Amino acid sequence: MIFRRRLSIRSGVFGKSSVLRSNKRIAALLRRGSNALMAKRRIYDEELHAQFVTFSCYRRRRLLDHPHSRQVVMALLADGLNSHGGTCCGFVVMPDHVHAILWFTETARLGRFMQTWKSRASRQLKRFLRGQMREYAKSTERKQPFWQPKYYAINLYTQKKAKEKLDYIHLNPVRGGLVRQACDWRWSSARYYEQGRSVGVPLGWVF
Ligand code: NI
Repeated sequence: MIFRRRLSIRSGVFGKSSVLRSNKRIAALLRRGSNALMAKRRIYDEELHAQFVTFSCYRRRRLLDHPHSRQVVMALLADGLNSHGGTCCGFVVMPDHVHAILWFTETARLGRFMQTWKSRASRQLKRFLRGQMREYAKSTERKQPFWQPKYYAINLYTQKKAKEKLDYIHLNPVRGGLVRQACDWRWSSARYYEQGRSVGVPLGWVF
């Protein structure tokens, strides 16, 4: 509660559309670790978990094999962050599954965010695949879901754990034999962290 109020004050100071910047500012303040901030860190730990989320295509089919499909998943991630007021710390879109680290000012928002992200992607991608890929249309019933139901979420309580998951995320395409280096995969946040490039999804490190 206190944190949320502080956040809105900060947003006021830094301008309405600067939730991202204010998150960064909070992260910088937390890093400094002054006494005044110890109380806030406790609240941060209790209420504002970042979560490592994973969801997969139905029956682990490679429904995100087409670059356009991965692009759609990313565009909807960016869009959702805008409308739900969340922060993405990192992500990867693989041919058959997606990982992301997400942070919201209210924990309950993650569920709504995921629901929207997955269902919008499902609608758009089914339409795309039916139009573009005959194989998909032939082998798929209209009612068949695009995603496996649910998603898996792990709370990230420490910076160390978050960094570990971020590296894990970025190495997915390397482990999968898709590219030699994490930065060669265009559908992850690796380029942002390693080369400072924009990847089309707003990113922020909140730890
Ligand atoms: Ni994976």
